[in-house]
Amino acid sequence: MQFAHLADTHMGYRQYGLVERENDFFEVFEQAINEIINERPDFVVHSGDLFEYSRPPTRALLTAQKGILKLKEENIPIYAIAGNHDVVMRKNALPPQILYKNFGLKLISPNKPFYIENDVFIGGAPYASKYHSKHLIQRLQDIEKSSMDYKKRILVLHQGIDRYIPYEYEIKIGDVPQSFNYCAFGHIHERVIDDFGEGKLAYPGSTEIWRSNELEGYKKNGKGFYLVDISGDMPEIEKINLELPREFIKENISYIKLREELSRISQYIHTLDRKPILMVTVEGGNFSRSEVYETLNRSLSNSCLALRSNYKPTTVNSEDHLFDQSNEVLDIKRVIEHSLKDFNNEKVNELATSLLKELSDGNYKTAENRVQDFYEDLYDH
Ligand SMILES: [Mn+2]
Repeated sequence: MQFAHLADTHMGYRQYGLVERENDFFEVFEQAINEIINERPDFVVHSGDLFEYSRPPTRALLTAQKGILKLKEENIPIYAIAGNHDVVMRKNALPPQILYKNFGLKLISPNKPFYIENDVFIGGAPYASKYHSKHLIQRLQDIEKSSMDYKKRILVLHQGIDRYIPYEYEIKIGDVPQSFNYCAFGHIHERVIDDFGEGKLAYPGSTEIWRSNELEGYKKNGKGFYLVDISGDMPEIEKINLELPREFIKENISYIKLREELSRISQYIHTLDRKPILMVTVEGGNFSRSEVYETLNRSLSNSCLALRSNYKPTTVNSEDHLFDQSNEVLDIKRVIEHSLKDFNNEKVNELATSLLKELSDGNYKTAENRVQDFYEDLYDH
């Protein structure tokens, strides 16, 4: 008895406001479906955040529909819950997953908290905020009670647990019932496999790099889903890695070697099939950010899908540097950077300068996306 466990596919997310990034998320979902079909599991569990939004763009709905229909044609049932991204915070509202009921998707919800598939109990609940966690914990006890007569039991949840994210959790590890064979979690975008109670607790992680801070985890553990065999006493979990459509490159380069480093990066980029996302931090030495910014953009922006830059000069520029040396006029960008320097926040700095650029070029949509990205980075998970 084998099933595929995936989560956090976040379809409809347009990272950095780029259509290409939105397509990458679709592509990797399609790849996941094809891989699942290759592996021929008995069923699939999706632990939430199928979509980025509770009202997903049509293309996201369509990509999900195609994938779910493919599974149906192969007679592979899929069980799903709503995550914090696709849950609707409104009484009586339904998550978008419900649209695929006739395509074979079985939604685990407060109205239908569990299913029995080939004698396997599959139960769970949609995402609950910390504020509603008491209610969720009560619900978990009820689900555990209903599951007792079955030999193989899976719990499906989309929550943060204090053991893995000590600052942003909704429930504590002690709140999770311990008698399930496999706890199929979603929400944390890093991969987790842990011994828990009488079985295993696992997060398959997100299927694409949703935030740049997922890059290190991706390099270490890959991205993809799990293939879980629950035939034996202890579930056996196989990690299936997907091939991400595009590279994320994160580089710290020293100002002293700027030109060599840029040409090295640029040569590397030319070996890639697709334009990468490039994040560069220039550090060391006494330099003007705006000049380095110009140099970076001139040499790399055409070969990258997105270029994000950070600057850490050794010495902080004095007021003199607010003036463009060559024609002695006030450099607005430097003024912004200077006035924000007490914030000591590169992100605010970056936002302000990019807004200045986009708005003066009349790119209002891009400017709006920058602001949206900024606040999502701040508050979202
Ligand atoms: Mn998520």
